[in-house]
Amino acid sequence: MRTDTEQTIYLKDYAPTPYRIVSVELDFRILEDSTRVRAQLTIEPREGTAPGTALVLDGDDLKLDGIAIDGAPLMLSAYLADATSLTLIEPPHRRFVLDTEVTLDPAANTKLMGLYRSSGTWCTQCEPEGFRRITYYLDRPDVLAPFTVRMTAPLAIAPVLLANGNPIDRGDAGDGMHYAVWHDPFPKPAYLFALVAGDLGSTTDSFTTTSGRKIDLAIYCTHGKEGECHHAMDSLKRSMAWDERRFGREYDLDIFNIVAVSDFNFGAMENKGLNIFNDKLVFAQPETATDANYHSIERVIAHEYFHNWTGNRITCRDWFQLCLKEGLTVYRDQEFSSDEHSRPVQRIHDVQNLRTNQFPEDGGPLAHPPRPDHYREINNFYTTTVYEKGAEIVRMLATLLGEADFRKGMDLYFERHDGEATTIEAFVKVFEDATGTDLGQFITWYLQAGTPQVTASDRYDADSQTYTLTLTQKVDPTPGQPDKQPLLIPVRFGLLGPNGSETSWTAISGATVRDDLILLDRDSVTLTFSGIANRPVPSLFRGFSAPVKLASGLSQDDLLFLARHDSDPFNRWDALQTVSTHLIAEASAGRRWSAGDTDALRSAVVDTLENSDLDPAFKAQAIAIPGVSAIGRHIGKDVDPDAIAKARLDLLSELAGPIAEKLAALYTALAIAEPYSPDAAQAGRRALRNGLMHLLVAGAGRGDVAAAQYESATNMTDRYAAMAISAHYWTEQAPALLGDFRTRFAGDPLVFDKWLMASAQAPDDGAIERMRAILAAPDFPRTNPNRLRSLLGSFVMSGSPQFTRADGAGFRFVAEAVAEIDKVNPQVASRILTGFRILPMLEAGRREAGRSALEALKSQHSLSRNVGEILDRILA
Ligand code: 0A1
Ligand code: ZN
Repeated sequence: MRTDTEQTIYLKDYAPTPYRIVSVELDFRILEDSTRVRAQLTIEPREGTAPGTALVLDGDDLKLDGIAIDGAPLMLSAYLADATSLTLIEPPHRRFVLDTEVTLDPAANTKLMGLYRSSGTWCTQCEPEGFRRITYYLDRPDVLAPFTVRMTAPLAIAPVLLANGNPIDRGDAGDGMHYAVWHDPFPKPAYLFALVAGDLGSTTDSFTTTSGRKIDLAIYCTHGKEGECHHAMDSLKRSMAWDERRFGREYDLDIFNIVAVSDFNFGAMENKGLNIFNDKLVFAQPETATDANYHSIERVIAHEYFHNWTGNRITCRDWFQLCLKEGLTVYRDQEFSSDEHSRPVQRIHDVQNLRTNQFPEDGGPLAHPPRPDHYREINNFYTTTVYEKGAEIVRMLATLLGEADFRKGMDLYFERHDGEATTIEAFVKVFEDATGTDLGQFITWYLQAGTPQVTASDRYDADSQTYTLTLTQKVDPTPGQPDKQPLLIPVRFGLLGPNGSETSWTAISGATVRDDLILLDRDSVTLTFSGIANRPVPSLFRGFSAPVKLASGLSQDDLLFLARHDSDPFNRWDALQTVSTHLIAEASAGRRWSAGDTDALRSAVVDTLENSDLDPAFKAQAIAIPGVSAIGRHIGKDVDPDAIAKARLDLLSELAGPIAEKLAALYTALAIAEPYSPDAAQAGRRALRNGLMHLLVAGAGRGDVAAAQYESATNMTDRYAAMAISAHYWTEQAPALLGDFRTRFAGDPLVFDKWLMASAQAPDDGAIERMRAILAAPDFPRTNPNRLRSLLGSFVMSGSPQFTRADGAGFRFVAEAVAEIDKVNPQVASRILTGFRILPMLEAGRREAGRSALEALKSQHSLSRNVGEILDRILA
């Protein structure tokens, strides 16, 4: 059947618009069943635009009710309106005001792009191309203008009227209507436009900036939820203070508003002065939100706030540059989290996320450079590569330049590009100019897809007391990029002597080494260290100094030595992960470990648990055994998830079985008597306790421990962990716990999501039928992205063995669901579909079963451009 292919957009075709938009005046008349939008755009030709050049404005799903220029209605022959545009055939060759009027039906807008209604509240989402669903416009990020917005709405159902910038007027409009006018003085692209109208409660506070300006803060939400916004508010104030301290960035308007809505395609949106949030990233109270939820709320509040400078004041020239604002802002939010909590724990968390989500993208059919050069549907490029790999690139810049020079570059960036829409090249250039560093090779990170594989090999010569280390890099071909250039890879390192402390050397030759940083800038470098008294163990990529896959060549003994002694906590953690990954991978291929191997790993785990210098949050990360997907990725091809799952369970039993009593004692000792707090200390203890519970359930058959914890839990972190682990290992108690959870929290949609996520983890053969029944239930909210993602997104992304079932039933179930969801919300559908990116890695039978499910999806349905593009790329 037809897929809506349409054309490919290329970076090389970028050209500025022939016309500028000087200012924007919008007038919304919001009624219960429709909204009328009048736009008055002051427009002028740019220098060099030839008289008679047509002006083509974007539009999507709009019905034009009226059009005039400078007050005079246009003749039918003067313009052309079709499904995607409004063309003024020969606009005046001077400044003029274009006046258009359209009528929208926000309640029918299930795509959640443009103006839509969420639980009765009118709200907008315009990034990347939603504004064209509100009015005809030059809907691209390099067209910046100041906006004035007037809204009129029924007072009874929409007492709150918000838009970007500052409120400048409000009053009675007669007939039960009222109005408000907002003005945003900062020129902005249309994707940052926002409006909210509804009957909302609020939590308010204020923040005084370094220069002494008082900013009014408010978080708006459904009535009754105000008490659940305090953590978000506190996070906002800490973010504002941090950006002043760390980057010298002060907030610029007098007011900062956040609105929480229930239907949202993403996490949140950084609209100027009016952030709109998915409510799951605002509401928190101990009984219904987990520590992980608290942490995400803080991170995303910070992320959207930081966009005010990296995204809004300085925006992107075109959507190919998305990484300019997203990679940089993720780096900033990661740094914020590191400064506010434990830096090593945060780093491990971020790298785990990168490896779980970005590495598979970068190594599969959906691989693309952080700065792509073509796309069919821009919504498909809000990816983990743009966000998380983008952040890693910024982090490498900071590593290469050092903190002080990195800050100099950032200062120059803000100074030079404030008020502009700019590019990745301009971003890299500020660091060159501020520090005199040539970053010509470094920029390749933005342009090239694929995760570099770095291989290390070494030799120690006792006679000459020299140590030789060879590092090679290689990037496999990715779609459209068969040949790869060598990258500039910063390798932070140390050499450990026999007692576990750092070894010093007298000289190094063979590559550029600056302090503890090796610059791997060619296919291969060989370094020779002189004056080394004993064979050292190398600790490479400390702090994960570059987003690469490392084959260190180290033996299990060396890795466990690092796990005990490395001064770098990241590499201590990583060493343990590597050891268990190898053991499971090998065993799944029939090469089972020896008793000595597991004894050694177990004793390293026990030493870690008993080391009083390590904090509980770190210990929790260190004792976690990698999941089936992580091990599958390590194996890389012909993966049989069932064989991995079996080997993994065997390893868990061998590790935990013999020390079950010790684990249980530690578990008991970690109970927290104090009232719940999401702070790092308490959250770390809970994480460790739940990690121990995980080992007891998975490795020692102690489903009863989880069931007891579920019953006695006083907060959602503990209750959810108990239920999710029981479901994951399908313990005897799992069905009862799931059943109880569902009824206990009936009526709370965000807790229902947790039940959906846990249900999607169930490994038993009945899981798919149960999920079908959930989706088919008449009261299942099938237009709500959170519900759909909780069930299907977590099913495809978290390595459920039912998704990759050998008989293809999991693949068919998801493909059929995607076809249905696509009719309602193509963005949600295409994101779920990306779960199929693992197909090339799987063994032939599963691979073919997956492909035929996708072929059927393609041939039997009329699909959106979003889904069509992902499907074609996976099937290519
Ligand atoms: N800029 C937002 C991401 C975002 C993108 C698209 C959206 O709707 C389709 C919403 C938000 C961020 O980085 O948080
Ligand atoms: Zn962002």
